[in-house]
Order: sequence, then C-alpha cells, then structure tokens
Amino acid sequence: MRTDRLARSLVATAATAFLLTALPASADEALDALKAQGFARIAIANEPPFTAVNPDGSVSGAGPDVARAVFKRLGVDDVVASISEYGAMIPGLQARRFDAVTAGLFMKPERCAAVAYSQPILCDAEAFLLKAGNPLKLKSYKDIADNPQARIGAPGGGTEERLALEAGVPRERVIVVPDAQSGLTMVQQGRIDVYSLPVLSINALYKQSGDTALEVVAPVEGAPVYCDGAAFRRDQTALRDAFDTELAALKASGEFAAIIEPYGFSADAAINANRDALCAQK
Ligand code: 6CS
Repeated sequence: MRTDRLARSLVATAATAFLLTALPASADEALDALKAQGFARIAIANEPPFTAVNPDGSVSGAGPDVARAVFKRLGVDDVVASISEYGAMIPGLQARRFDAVTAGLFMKPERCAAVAYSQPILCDAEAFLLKAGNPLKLKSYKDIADNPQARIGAPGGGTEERLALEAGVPRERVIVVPDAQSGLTMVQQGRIDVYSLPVLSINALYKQSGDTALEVVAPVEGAPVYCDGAAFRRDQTALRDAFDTELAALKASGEFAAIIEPYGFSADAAINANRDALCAQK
C-alpha cells in the first residue's frame, strides 16, 4: 500500500476511534455493552428500605428491585451492586466504576448538573433518631443550629448533612456517619444527639433496634420531600432515556407500585413528580 494511502487509512481509523469514545454512546451502543456484560453495575448504600445487602449476599431494597425490573425489560439480565458512601457515588459513576446509581440519591440542583437522572422513583421526607423524650427538643435542622450543645450525625455528602449546614449548624457539630448501624450506636452512646436519614430509613433502623430508649421525629420540620431517580453519566442520556421509557411502562402497568409499596414508598408520589421540578428544588 502506498505511503499516502496508508497514512490516510491510519488517520481515518484514529478519527473513528476518537469519535466512538468522544461522542455520547447511542442507547443501542450503551445497551449492547451492558447486555454483553450481562449485568448493570449499580451503586448502593445498604440503607434499608432504599437499598439492602442481605445476609446471603443478595441485593434488595426498593432501588435495586426497580432497577433490576427496568434493566430486565431492556434486555440486561441482572444488576451487580457495590456499596458506596453517598458522597462517593457521583464521582464513582463519572469514573465509570458504576453504570448507574440506584440508591435513593435524591435529586438536587448540583447533582442534576452532574448526572443524567431518570424520572422519579423513590420519594421520602427527612427524620431524626434521638433519645426518648427528645431532651433537646430538636424538631428541625434550625433547632440543632440554635442549640450549641446539639451534635447531628448524617451520611457524608448526603442531603441531611447539607440541610444541617445550610440551616447554620457549624461544621464541627455535623458528624459524618458511614452507615446506619454506626448512626444508631452513636445515638445510643450519646456521641451524637441526633442521627438524620430519610423517614423510611430511620423508621426501619428504629424498628430493627427495638430500643425503647430512643424515639423518632418525622418528618423534620421545614425539610423538603425529596425524590431520587436512577443516575447515569451525563454522556449517556440515550441510555437514561431508554431506562425512562421502560420505567414509565413499569409505572403504567402497576408493577412499579407492586415493587416499591411493600417497602413503604408511595408509587403516586413518584408518578406525580417530575425530574425538572425536582432538579429545580433547593
Ligand atoms: O440522597 C441522599 O443524600 C440521601 N438519600 C438517602 C436514601 N439516604 C441518606 C442520603 O443522605
């Protein structure tokens, strides 16, 4: 082959390779890759009832169960979960460690700017777990800010941490707690005065503890109701759209309600919400 034709061929090959990696993958390309992989890699937090790793190692919870059902309709047989802190989920997605985040990662403007969210899936308000009798009378994040003795525990990079800081709680009184069991123990030991998670998570934790020396405040006064969606990389909006098409069919068929309502979630809350409004919510 003459040199100039070889050079043209090499340039064309390099250009094609660049375009395939640089351009957003089409839904078919992204889906074909997941089908070839045989599963979708999802990030979870292991915070029942949003997400749960069972004693036998299987994964359940409303988020993974919905994701599994939608991916099956897309021809992707299963999901494989990795546990991650909420604050590490988006960086992990962007670093291609996960194909999607299906963990109850609530929609907020800064997150909506960083990922491609599906339409809403799991909605919930916020709650406090604290000592019975609520000795410091904490019913809102502002109550915590106003009491210089009050220490709140919350997931790192989570909505509750952000709500506490935005309400004026000084950084040194907002304690990052790695998981729900640690939060429970820290309240029981008096190392924090309140542990904050969404209502269904706090209720599940309180019930599982059986500790009558604790009580739940729900909902937290002044805190919004949030909804999550499945989060995809920003350059995979075609895959997100394909997910949304099957999610809408799942909602219309009643299967969506059959999956999430036994966990305590409201299907109507998600069906009547929409991504654009939730992404505009502070
Ligand atoms: O989206 C979040 O940041 C919050 N979502 C859940 C389901 N639990 C705590 C977390 O902070």
